[in-house]
Amino acid sequence: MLDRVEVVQGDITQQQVEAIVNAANNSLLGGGGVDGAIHRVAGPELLEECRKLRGCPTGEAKMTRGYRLPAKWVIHTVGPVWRGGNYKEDEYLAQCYQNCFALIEKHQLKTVAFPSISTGAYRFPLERATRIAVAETVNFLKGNNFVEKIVFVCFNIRVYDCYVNELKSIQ
Ligand code: AR6
Repeated sequence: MLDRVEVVQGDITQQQVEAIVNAANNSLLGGGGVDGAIHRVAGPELLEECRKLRGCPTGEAKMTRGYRLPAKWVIHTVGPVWRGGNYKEDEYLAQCYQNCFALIEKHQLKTVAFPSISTGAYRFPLERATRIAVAETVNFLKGNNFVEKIVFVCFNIRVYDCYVNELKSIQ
């Protein structure tokens, strides 16, 4: 099962996969970080389609086309803002992954790349978020044989090391 999980350091907008996941905000109208990068590469048509979605609640996920991205689809999910850990942040983050996987299953996507949701502007502690990301992914893959590859795209070496260590620890 873990042979279907990959960790790379790089830019999610350049990944050659069917879908990439965006760490968006409730408006779905763009922002900084990975969201800004995705909108810049996808072009203005992405924002136009996002406007029609009328936002997205925290923990949920919505899908659009990828336009000028190498990926055909973008799954937009909204992670929780870290507020100390007593505001269901863990549950909301787990829901993000679960709802992304629900869309992946529904649309029968085979290759999908995820960023480290909530660990940038939203300040979710990296190790705690990585444990949730890996646990939800492993849980999904256990019950799904169709998906060929889940890529965790890490923007820097700190994030990369964290994912590699987490995957090692569960083997
Ligand atoms: N490819 C892969 N990962 C990236 C990229 C990239 N091109 N750029 C940044 N990251 P963040 P959040 C990493 O802040 O914490 C936006 O303004 C980054 O290093 O993008 O969920 C939205 O509109 C970090 O590890 O997302 C929201 O308002 C991870 O992606 C808010 O930020 C997530 O950082 C969402 O905050």
